[in-house]
Amino acid sequence: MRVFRYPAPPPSSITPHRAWLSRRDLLAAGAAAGLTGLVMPPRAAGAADLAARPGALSNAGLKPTPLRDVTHYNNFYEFGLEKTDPADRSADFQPRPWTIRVDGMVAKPRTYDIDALLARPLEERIYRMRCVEAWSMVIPWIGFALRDLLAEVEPLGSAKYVAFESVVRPSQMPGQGGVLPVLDWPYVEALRLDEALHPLTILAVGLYGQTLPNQNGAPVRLVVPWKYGFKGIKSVVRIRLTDRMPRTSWNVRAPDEYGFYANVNPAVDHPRWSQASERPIGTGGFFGASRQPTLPFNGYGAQVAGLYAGMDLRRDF
Ligand SMILES: Nc1nc2c(c(=O)[nH]1)N[C@H]1C(S)=C(S)[C@@H](COP(=O)(O)O)O[C@H]1N2
Ligand SMILES: [Mo]
Repeated sequence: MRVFRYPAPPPSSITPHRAWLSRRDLLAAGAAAGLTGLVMPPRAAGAADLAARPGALSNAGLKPTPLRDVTHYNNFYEFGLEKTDPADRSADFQPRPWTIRVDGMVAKPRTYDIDALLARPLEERIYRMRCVEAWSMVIPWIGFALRDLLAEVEPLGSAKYVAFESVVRPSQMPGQGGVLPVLDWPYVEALRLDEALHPLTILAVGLYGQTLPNQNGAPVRLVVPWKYGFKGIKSVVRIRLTDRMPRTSWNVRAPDEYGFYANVNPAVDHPRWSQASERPIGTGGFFGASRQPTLPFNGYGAQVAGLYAGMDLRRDF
């Protein structure tokens, strides 16, 4: 058995939970001070500015990947398989009008309109993103905790999992009409209920202070920062609570390569490549980035390792 030596994870930089600001306070403060503390990039086409309070649960001190890379190096197979396809082929995608249906094993099933979601108190979360392909980014998301939305629909005691579904719209998503589809549509993902209720799990409606660009999963997508990027399902239209482990797209496609849990784990290699290190995107200059070590749970172990106490993470990868 191979033994990996982990670099020590950075000391937790989680700041104490800040007092919640009212949206009005926030807008006033934002007008005076700059809303996100980041230098605001030029708006992407079609994007609107979003107000968000700084996220108390973000890893402070992470340097965000440049907006250009976040929006031009994407995986979104509904638009094609190349990293540039989502940026190049999503201009006709219409993220409005849009609703998300939340149902299944809940006491109060609801349909949310995207405008109502955007009107909630929003928070900026600067998270690492680690793709299973061994590249990584740091993305300043804007969104809200999934658990706040789930609390409103009142999960039943019998609910054990949360299943997510992306939109199916071949007329606006050229990858869905392909003759040799890699995945079945809709793209589906799922979490265990306790993972979905973890405060780090968010629904993102924006990044870099703007509404979500089409290529990043407009108008709303899941972000689970301690898991491989494919768990972060884009353009979500349905969330369903259930008592049975749901099917998930990549797991169905290749169960030996993509587990249900998909926790970032440098000690469990992909059958075709090492997961011990990763290539940070957008940091490299002309000769490309040097690799950096991959952290257990993508650096969020102090917050989430307890969810997996007693589990064999080599078997349940
Ligand atoms: N619907 C859908 N969601 C998806 C994907 C996809 O192809 N379709 N790709 C996943 C993968 S593999 C990754 S790494 C992330 C990439 O998110 P980003 O392009 O916003 O960085 O989205 C995930 N969500
Ligand atoms: Mo990925």
